[in-house]
Amino acid sequence: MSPAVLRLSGCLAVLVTSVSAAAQTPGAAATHPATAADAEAFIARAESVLAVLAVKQERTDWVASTYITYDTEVLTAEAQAAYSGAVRDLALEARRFAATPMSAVTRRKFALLRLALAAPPPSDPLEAVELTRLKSGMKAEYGRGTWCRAPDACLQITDIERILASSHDPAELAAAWQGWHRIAVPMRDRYTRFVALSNAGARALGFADAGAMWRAGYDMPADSLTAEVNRLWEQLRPLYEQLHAYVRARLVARYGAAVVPPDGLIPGHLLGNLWAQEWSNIYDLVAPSGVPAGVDLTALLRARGLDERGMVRAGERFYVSLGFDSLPVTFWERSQFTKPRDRDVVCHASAWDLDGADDLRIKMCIQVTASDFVTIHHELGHNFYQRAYAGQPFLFQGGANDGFHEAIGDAVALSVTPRYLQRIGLLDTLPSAASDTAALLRIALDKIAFLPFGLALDGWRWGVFAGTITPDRYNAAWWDLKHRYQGVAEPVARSEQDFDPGAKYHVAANVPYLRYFIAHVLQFQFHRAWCRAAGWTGPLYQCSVFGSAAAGAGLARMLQAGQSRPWQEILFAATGDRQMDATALVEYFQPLLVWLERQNRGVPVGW
Ligand code: X8Z
Ligand code: ZN
Repeated sequence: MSPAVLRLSGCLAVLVTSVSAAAQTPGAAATHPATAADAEAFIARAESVLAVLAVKQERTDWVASTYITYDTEVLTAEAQAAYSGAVRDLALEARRFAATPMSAVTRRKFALLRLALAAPPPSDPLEAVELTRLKSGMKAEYGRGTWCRAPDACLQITDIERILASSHDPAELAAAWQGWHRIAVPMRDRYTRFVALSNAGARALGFADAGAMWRAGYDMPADSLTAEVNRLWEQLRPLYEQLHAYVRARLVARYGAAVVPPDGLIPGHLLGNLWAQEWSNIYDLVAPSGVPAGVDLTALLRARGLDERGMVRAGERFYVSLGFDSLPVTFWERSQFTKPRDRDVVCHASAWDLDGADDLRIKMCIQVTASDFVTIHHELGHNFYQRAYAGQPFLFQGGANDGFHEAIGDAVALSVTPRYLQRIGLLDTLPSAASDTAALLRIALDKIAFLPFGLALDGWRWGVFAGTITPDRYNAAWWDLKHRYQGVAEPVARSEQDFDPGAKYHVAANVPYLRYFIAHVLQFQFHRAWCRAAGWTGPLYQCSVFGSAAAGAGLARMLQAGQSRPWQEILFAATGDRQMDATALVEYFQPLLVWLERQNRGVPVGW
């Protein structure tokens, strides 16, 4: 523990004491029952203190993520400790307003304050700093992750991902997979401690554990949330099983039954992605024969000479076509679009709002590929959301729920159709309607394949936080869940010496993951609603809302609301839907489902 950290904790205590003092009505004794005015003053002061600490945290985190060194890691941990310590102290202090009558708006802010952190710090200040050090340490370790395939051939994540995406040699794929997963082994003990400390923080706030706290953030009882998620998965599972069976049969044809068991689990290194979470990279291996190929966007981007910045410009133009203002000049000056050659950075794509005003940025290591073109739209969705709710009070600055935040840019990217590409001059001639199946399959390989991955990842963390998955079973439980939900197997034998979850960014960086499952459902609901607003009556998969002022106006209203109201209300206003609903996704892929069922006749389905 450095003296600087201790000094900082001391400062923070002074700061937070002053929040509480300021929240009391002047002249009133602290023992009097708190009034609505006291509660409002407390929240107003809390919001202004947190807004200042959040900027500091964001700036240090930006530097630590784009310039990984020992010092930036320490500095960001300190800033996070200051912010999260303030949230915790305020949330604990807020309990004295539990019985105070107050407006619904203020009550919502109190609820959000209690839920504001993904890793709530324990009350002990030394443990609180230990928690943030563990967190920034694991994130930095992930960012530095390297696999040396030979003493003079060390690869980082982008290169390793490229091998997974392009090689069809099972031995090379397994070696790259294993090489990357080695980076997580040293995280195992730190993660175990991190879980204990997060749980202590969550319990101090009245939650059973940190996972229960995550699940409490959805404007419904945690049990109802899990029931909702299970309901959605049951709606979607048949579609996934058809896709899984089709892909497995094609991989059996390619690699042989000795490598891919025809009615069993698919080895995880053969799916084009380090985590087997999105499969479009193996499109060429599974492309339907006898059906004309759809648009190969990667080839198109390269043929047209679009560089990384050009791809981001194209993404921005989409949002501008919906009526949004273009991004500030500083976005172009301060974003990281490509991997710097001279230092370690966290390449995992992210979007940033540095100051709650207009210092918006993205951080990516962009490759000129279709997949990164979609990710750019995804990240910009975060930025336009952040900008739209900047006018809300601090505690309402967030997605209606975290799945909304993840869904916006993906929903926009669903409008990147051949007709849209033609309209912006990237594509000369539209492919024939006969290639629709191929195009839908390509999208399904990402969107449908992702669903059980999203559930398995947080299924694992919920179990870990709840203690039903103990450290001696961390890796085995990870693979049990991947078997059960995804039907995907470990490429090589694993043991409790390994820590495969830590090789996934969101585990190392402690980013909750259910949000992406939710987003994969919501994005189709948004797409359907915007297409209707734009007057589209054809099949959903052919709709692009590019240039639709009506779709843009509805979107802008949803974004501006931030998290000021329960997400169910915001969803209803935006889509007319009262709940998360997988029917839009099913409708989008309906022609593909019919086709898959036909292809799978006589082929084993399930595992
Ligand atoms: O992490 C992301 C975004 C940043 S919020 C790039 N995604 C998840 C992942 O990569 O695992 C988007 C899809 C799922
Ligand atoms: Zn995102």
